[in-house]
Amino acid sequence: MTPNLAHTRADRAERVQNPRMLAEVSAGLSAPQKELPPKYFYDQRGSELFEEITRLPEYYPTRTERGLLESWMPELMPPLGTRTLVELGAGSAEKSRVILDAMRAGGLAELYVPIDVSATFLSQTAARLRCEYPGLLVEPAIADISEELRLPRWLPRPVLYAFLGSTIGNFYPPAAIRLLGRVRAAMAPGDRFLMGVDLRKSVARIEAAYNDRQGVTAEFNLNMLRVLNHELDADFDLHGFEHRAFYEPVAHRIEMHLVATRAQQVRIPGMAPVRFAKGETLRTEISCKHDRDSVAELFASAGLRIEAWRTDPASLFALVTGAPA
Ligand code: AVJ
Repeated sequence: MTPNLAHTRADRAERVQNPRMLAEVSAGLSAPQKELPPKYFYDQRGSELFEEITRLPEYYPTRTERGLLESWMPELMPPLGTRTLVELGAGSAEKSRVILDAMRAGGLAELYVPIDVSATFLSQTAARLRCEYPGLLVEPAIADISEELRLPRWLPRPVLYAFLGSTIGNFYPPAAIRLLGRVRAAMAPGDRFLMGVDLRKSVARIEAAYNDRQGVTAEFNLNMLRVLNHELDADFDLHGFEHRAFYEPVAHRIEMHLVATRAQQVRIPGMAPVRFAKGETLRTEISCKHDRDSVAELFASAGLRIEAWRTDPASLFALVTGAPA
């Protein structure tokens, strides 16, 4: 059991009644292609496993994006005059520091609003940043960005909304447009949007990033079952499932699945038992890969226009800024 979730039996009874999660899980597990949203990876252990993934030799996105931020932010931030950084899916805020440093270099950094679903991880991140950046106001917001932004009322402007790590790739296009639309709705004319996107490239290179030799991604994927067991008192047997990640070329996306290694039944209090046939899969994540045109299309559908586009020399990853269209 993850250390920050020391729960009594009474808590467990309370948690079983988590109607929103139960409803979402029930709908996902009764679909023809069983599917659950990737947010259920991220309890404390899941957030830590993802941090481990970012350090893997095969997983190029994080370090490539970081290199881009380090080379571009000192140039991009001063003319923007940003006073507030709002970050969607902030996680450990490792990369956000590069942006905050560039804001502080201009003497303008006033407020940082990290938004994330993992409450414990977020409060740890906020505490660390308050120590590292004395004088910077840090106001974490616990929210599921696939549904809402939950911003503080007071936001010194101009604001930069950042969405890093290519987490936009986790969203099917309609949901991606809705999310970008929420950001657009929060933007004032002088505000800007910064997004990291993983670019289309050789399938072998992409698939290797989701099938690392050490098996950390497999552990991360299986951790979703641990979260369901813990949060909903389900009885998934992690030994009855295995990790699979492959590239789907038509939709230009990685798909992560958990494959049932035998026929089995899973019990989740409050819903009918779930049957898995041998070989049946549960889709746990999509990670869409983009190019400039596909990003321009998403932005246009959300009322944004591309203002600047920057890639690394090998065109593995891109940073793009968006302005109100
Ligand atoms: C954090 C969503 C960007 O899709 O590449 C890493 C998560 N999944 N390895 C991604 C992830 C498997 C990651 N994002």
